[in-house]
Amino acid sequence: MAFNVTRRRFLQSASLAAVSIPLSKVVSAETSFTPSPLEAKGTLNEEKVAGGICEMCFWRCQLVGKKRDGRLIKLEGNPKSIDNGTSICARGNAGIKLLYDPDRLKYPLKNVGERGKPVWKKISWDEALKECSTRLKTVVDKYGPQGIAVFPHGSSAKYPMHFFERTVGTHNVSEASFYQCRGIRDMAYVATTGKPPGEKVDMPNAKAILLVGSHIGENVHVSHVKAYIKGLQRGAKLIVVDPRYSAAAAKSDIWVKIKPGTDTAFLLAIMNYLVKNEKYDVDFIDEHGEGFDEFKAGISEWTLEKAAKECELDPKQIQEVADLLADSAPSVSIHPGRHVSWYGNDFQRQRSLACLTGLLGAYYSKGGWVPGKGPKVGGVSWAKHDHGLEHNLNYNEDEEAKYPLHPPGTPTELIRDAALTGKPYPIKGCVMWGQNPIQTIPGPDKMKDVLKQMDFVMCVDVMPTDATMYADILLPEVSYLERYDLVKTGTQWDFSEKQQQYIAARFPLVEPMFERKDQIFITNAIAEGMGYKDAIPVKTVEEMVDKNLKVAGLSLDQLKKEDGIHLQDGKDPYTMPEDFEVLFYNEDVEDLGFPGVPTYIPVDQVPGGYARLLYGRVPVHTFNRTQNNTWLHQAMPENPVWVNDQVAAKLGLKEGDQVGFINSEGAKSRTTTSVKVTPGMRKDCVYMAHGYGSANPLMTVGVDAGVDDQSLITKISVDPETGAHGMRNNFVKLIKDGKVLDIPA
Ligand SMILES: Nc1nc2c(c(=O)[nH]1)N[C@H]1C(S)=C(S)[C@@H](COP(=O)(O)OP(=O)(O)OC[C@H]3O[C@@H](n4cnc5c(=O)[nH]c(N)nc54)[C@H](O)[C@@H]3O)O[C@H]1N2
Ligand SMILES: Nc1nc2c(c(=O)[nH]1)N[C@H]1C(S)=C(S)[C@@H](COP(=O)(O)OP(=O)(O)OC[C@H]3O[C@@H](n4cnc5c(=O)[nH]c(N)nc54)[C@H](O)[C@@H]3O)O[C@H]1N2
Ligand code: SF4
Ligand SMILES: [Mo]
Repeated sequence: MAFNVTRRRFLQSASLAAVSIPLSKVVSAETSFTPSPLEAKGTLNEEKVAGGICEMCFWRCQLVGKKRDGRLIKLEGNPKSIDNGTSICARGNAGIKLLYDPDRLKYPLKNVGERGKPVWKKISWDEALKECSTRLKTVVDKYGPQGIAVFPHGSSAKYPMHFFERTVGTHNVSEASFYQCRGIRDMAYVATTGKPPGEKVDMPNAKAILLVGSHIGENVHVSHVKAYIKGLQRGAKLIVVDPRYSAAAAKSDIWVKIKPGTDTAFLLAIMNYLVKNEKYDVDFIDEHGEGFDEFKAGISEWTLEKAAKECELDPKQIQEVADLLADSAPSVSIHPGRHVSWYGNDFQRQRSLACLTGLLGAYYSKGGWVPGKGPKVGGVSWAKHDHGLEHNLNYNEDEEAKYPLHPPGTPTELIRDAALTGKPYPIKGCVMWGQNPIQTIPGPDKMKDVLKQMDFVMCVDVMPTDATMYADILLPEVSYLERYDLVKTGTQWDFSEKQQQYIAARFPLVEPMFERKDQIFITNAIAEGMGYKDAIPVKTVEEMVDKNLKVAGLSLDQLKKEDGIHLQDGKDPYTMPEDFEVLFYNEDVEDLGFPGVPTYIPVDQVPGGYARLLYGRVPVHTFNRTQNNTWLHQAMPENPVWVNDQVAAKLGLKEGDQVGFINSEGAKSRTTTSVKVTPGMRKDCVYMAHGYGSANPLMTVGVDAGVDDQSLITKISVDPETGAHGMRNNFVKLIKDGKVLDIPA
C-alpha cells in the first residue's frame, strides 16, 4: 500500500471525510414528506411509527415509537433492524424524557448578561439569525474566515460544519469524535492497513476476544454488546486489559490488571514472544506483511520480563495471554478500541493493536477483524473548495504539518492556543453545535478563556449545558426524534448465518414543538445573511436525505414504504482484497519523524501522595448529554469514585463517604461525590464515570450531581503524531470534610 501523507491524499484514502456528490449527479427531491410510515391505529388513538434512529449516543440504533394521542409514549428497536433488532438500551429508552424535558431549549435566546453568567432574553428567529449572520460576517470581514472556530459533533452538525469549512473557508474545525475520541485509532490503522478499522470485529465467531481498555457492557452500543455476548456464549475466551475490574473484566478468563499507560509495552512483549517462538501466521506475513524484518528487530528488546516490570504484571500472565491468542488464531477478535485519547502516546498503542491483528492473521478471518461498512449512499452538503493551507494552523509555509497524521479538521489545542495568543492570527468567532467543549475537552478553564475572548459565540443545542452558558446567541434545535437528517448504513452484527446490508433513514416520530428548528433551516438562514445564498446546496432536510438515498437507488418515499430500513444482500466479509497489506514497519511514518515500528513511550509517573485519575462510561448515561434525563438520573444520580479497599482503609474512608478532589495543578472539584470502596481497582489510581457535575442551574435535574472529571483534567497531553488529546495524565488527592488526604504509596 502506498502511504502518502499529504493532507488531501489522507482525506481520500482514509475515506474519513464525508462523501460529496456533485449536485448535477443527483436527482432533485419531488415532494416533502410527512412522518409516521407505519400506521397501525389501536383503540386509544394509538399508533406505531417506524423510521426513528436513536441518537442518545452515536451508535444510532433503529427505532419504532408508540404514540398515544400524538404523544410519544414508548421507544423500541425496529423489528426490521438487522443491527440492534428489537433491542435498545436504557439511554435509548429514555429518549422520550429528552424529548419532553421541560428544561429543553424552546426559543432562540440572547444573552444580555455575561458569558459564563448569562441572563437570557427570548428573541425571535429573525432577530437571532440576523444577529448570528451579521456578527459572524463581521468576524470574517475583520479577521478572515480563519477567525472562526467550529466545535461540532453529531449527525446534525455536519451540514453547518461543512458550511463554515468549505464555503466560508475556515480550517479551524475540531470534532470531538476525532480529537477527543477515535481519531488516533483511525489514523494508526490507516498507517498500518490503509483504512480506519471501525469496530466490526467478528466477536460472535471468535475463539478469543482481546479488549484493551474497551469496557464493553459499561460502554454500551447495542449490536456491539450483542455480538460480544454471543461470542462469549459460544465459548470465546475473553482477555481484558484494564487497571480496573470493569464489567468486562468481571466476565473475563484473564484479567490483566495493568499499570495505566503501559499497554504498548505489554503488546510489544506479546508480539516479540510470538515472533521469537514462531507462533505467528507465517503465511499471512509472507503474503500480506510489509517491513516484517525491521519490525522484528525493532521490538526484540521487549522480553516478557521487561514488559512485566514496566506494566507491573507477572511475566507468566503475559505469556498466558500470548499463548491463548496464538492458539485461537486466526479467530481472534482484537478490538481496535474507540475512545483511545488516553495518554498522548496513543498512536503507537493503536499501531501495536493493528500489528498484533496481522501477526495472528486475524484480518478478514472468521472471528477476527472484518469490514463493517454498509452500502454507499450520498453525502450531499456544501460544495468543496480548496482553501489552501496558508491559514491552516497545523501547517507551516512549506506545507509541513506539526501533526502530520492528524484526522480531519484541526487539532483542538492549536485552535485554542491561537485564540488565546492571537498568533499566528486572532480567532474571534465561535460556533458550538452538538458539542460541549467545556466538559468534553481537557482544560475547561482554558476553554472558558477561549470563549470569553471571542467577539461572538453562537451555540446550537437541545439542552442548557455548561457550554451554552458561554453563548451570546443560543438556538434550539429539534431533537433526533423530531427531525429527518441521517442516512445510516451498515451490515448485520452477526455474520454466522448470512451476510446482509442495510440502509436506514431517520424519520421524525413526532412533530417539533415550540419554536425549535432543524440544521438546514438554521444554517441556510445564516449563510444567506452572510452573503452565501448562491452556494446553498439544499432547501430542506428532506431534500438532502432524499438526494443521499437516490445514490443508492432509493428515496424517502421508498424507505417510508419499507418501515425506514432497506435491506439488501451483503458481501462476503471474509474475502481479503488481494492488495491488502499490513505495514509492520511504516517508512513514511518514520520519515515524518516518528517511530516506524510500534514503540513504547512512557508516560508521566504518579507523583507522591496522588492517584492517577481514570474515567469511563456507565451504561445509563452518555457523557454529559443525559445528565438532566429524569429516568437516567434516577438510575445513577452521581458518579461514585472507585478507591482501592486497602487505600481506603489507610485513609479512613468508608463506602458512601462524600469526597471532593484537588489535582496536582491545584484545580479543585466544585462538587462532591460518594466513595466506592473496592478491591477491583489498582492502588495508584481512582476512577469515576465521565460526564457528571454540570454547573448550569437551568438543568434542574442534573446540576451539581456528581463530580465533573474534566474539571480535574487540566494537564494537557497531545499525541505527537495526530494532535489528538490524551486525558489520563492528571493526578488527584481526595478531600473529606475539608481535609486533603494524601494517597499512601
Ligand atoms: N453507556 C455509554 N456507552 C457509550 C458511551 C457513553 O457515553 N455511554 N459513549 C460511546 C463512545 S462515543 C465511546 S468513544 C465509547 C468509549 O468506550 P471505550 O472505548 O470502551 O473507552 P475507554 O476509554 O477505552 O474505556 C474506559 C476503560 O478504560 C480503562 N482504562 C483506563 N486507563 C487505562 C489504561 O491505561 N490501560 C487500559 N488497558 N485500560 C485503561 C478504564 O478503567 C475503563 O474501564 O463508549 C461508547 N459507548
Ligand atoms: N474527560 C473526558 N472527556 C471526554 C471523554 C471522556 O471519557 N472523559 N470522552 C470523549 C469522547 S469519546 C467523546 S465522543 C466526546 C463527546 O463529546 P460531546 O459530543 O461534546 O458530548 P455530549 O455531552 O454527548 O454532547 C454535547 C452536546 O450536544 C448536545 N446535543 C445532544 N443532541 C443534540 C442535537 O440533536 N442537536 C444539537 N445541536 N445538540 C445536541 C448535548 O445537549 C450536549 O450539550 O467527549 C470526549 N471527552
Ligand atoms: S446504544 Fe442505546 S443510546 Fe446508543 S443508539 Fe443504541 S439505543 Fe440509542
Ligand atoms: Mo467517543
